[in-house]
Amino acid sequence: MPITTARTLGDFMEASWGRSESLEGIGAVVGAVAEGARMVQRQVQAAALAGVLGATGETNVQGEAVQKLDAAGSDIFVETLIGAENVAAVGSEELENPVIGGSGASRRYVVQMDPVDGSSNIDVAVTIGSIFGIWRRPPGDPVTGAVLLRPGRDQAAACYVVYGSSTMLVVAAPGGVDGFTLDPESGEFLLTHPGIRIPGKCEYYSTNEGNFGKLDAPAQEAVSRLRRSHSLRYVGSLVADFHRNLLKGGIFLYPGDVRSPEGKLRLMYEANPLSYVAEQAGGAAYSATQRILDIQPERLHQRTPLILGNRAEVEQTVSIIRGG
Ligand code: AHM
Ligand code: MG
Repeated sequence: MPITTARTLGDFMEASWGRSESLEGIGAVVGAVAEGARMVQRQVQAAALAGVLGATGETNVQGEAVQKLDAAGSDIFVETLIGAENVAAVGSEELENPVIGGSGASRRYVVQMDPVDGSSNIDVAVTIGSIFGIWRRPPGDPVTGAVLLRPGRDQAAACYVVYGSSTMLVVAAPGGVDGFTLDPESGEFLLTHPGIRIPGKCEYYSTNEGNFGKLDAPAQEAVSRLRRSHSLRYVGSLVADFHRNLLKGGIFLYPGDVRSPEGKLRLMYEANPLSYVAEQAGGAAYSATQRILDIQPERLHQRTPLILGNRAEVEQTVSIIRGG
């Protein structure tokens, strides 16, 4: 039976957060994410027809080739978030420096985002996504880049969008984790996955097996153990791998290796938001040495090893990687 009467994202936020002083303004930020996601989703669907495949010819601050959709997605979300009028600053994977929205008292939040995650999958019609961490701006603090360098545990909320065979927005806030499916007819995000909890049984492991030879011995041991007991699923879009593992039970790992001890993934707009979602859903997330949400950031674009998903499996894997 199709769900046509489900609650809209707007109704859900009003009912869940509208009366809470601390959560109330987050609805406008998540609403701006949803508005941008509808626009990005249209470009993802139209793909070659919208002229958004291929690279721009530029490289971003991390030295990676910028895809046309990376650039378009970043512009779209900057516009909707800054336009929400309660966002003071937005950090983006695609921008060396944050965009400052203003320092007025109403601009109570800062956002870190990976506007289009899974860039290598854009041109081949494979699932990609968008990731957002939302922090409250300390009242009165000047709005400079430093206002974005806060540990993940201080996030007020986090969310991600997955553009797959359907488009979903998953939102984590202190009340829990809820998933909304984009209704192509009405353009509304409708509540289809209330109260998401990561399953206790861990079915899958997700890692880039091609990196195995570059891992140190403890990390190789951790991956070898998972190979023996779990099925491998690896899309190569973090948000897609995470989403599957969240709903089905699984562990994602992108450890540091001998050439890149910090790994590949970025702390502020990939690891922190998804780690917040994972913890709110009963999961866990660590670098090799500590809980992701406790890392004190030093740079906007810093990287971190990431082991993320089912709590028991993450803890066992981290203990092997630490050599214990
Ligand atoms: P991106 O944000 O530029 O797309 O890069 C991050 C992506 C993640 O989505 C994914 O988990 C990882 O890079 C895949 O890396 P690899 O191709 O090395 O397996
Ligand atoms: Mg990414």
